Amino acid sequence: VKQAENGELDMSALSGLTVGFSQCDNASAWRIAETESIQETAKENDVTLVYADAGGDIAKQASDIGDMIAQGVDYIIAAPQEEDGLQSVLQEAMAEGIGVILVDRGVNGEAGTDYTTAIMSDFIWEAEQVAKKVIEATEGKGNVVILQGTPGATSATERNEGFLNTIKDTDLKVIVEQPAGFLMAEAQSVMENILQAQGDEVDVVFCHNDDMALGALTAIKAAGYKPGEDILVCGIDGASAALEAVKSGEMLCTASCSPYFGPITFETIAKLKNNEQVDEKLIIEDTLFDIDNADPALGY
Ligand code: GYE
Repeated sequence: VKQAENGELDMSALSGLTVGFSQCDNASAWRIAETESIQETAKENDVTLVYADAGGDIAKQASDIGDMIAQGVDYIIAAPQEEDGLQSVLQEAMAEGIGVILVDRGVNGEAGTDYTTAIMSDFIWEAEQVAKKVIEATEGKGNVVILQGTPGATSATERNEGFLNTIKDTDLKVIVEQPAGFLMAEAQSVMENILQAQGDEVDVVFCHNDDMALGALTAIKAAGYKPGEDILVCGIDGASAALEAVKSGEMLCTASCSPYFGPITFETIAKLKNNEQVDEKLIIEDTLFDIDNADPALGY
């Protein structure tokens, strides 16, 4: 969803507002696409955006949000690094009457009390689709490596859960589960070590995002294995480079996870400003991409 499709919505309520956006980090193409989407939509609607990048540090993110409260912003958009660590500052915002919109990851807490609403993908669904594709491709047999995202990020926890629940009655066996911070370079080096120790045993690598899948792919090729034949690599996000790899058969699949939060987030803020009812959770719909429908033009 690159553009707001709902022409009927009264976005004029946004004009003149000051909105904080606390980004957990801005170190990947996915996060940059998300930041730009929010910045562009703010600009289009005459919103002053107060932006802060926490650089992957939950304590910095809490203090960034505290600064936004002190500056008197009207609303706060937060992309939480981890599910714990922001609760007290978000409650402070709520107590000040500042609406809090969580985007792309959740926090431990309740809508209405700890934050206003949450907008994100269904991470369990995404991982289930990937797992089903893996079961189909392997006939439910083989050894799986999982490269995990940031520990404590709901997108990592729930993707792990969705994948493991789906394979639990098969002969797919998870031989290694290791975090690699959702980052390409880190995943490459983690994968190098795994391949060195037990490369011949690895049949499938499930990565919690495409950046890690692309890092793993580099390590797999460098170690002399053929991705798509010796080892099946899967990711999530729908990065153009990953869609290209799926199309060429180097990756088995990826599930989309849209970074384009600007339109839906500001539509939600406009509704809140107009005192309209807003759901506690807005789920963004995703698609599974395999060799039959992967198209790099659909990525970011
Ligand atoms: O998949 C990943 C990013 O929380 C949905 O975080 C987000 C995830 C996304 O760093 O690439």
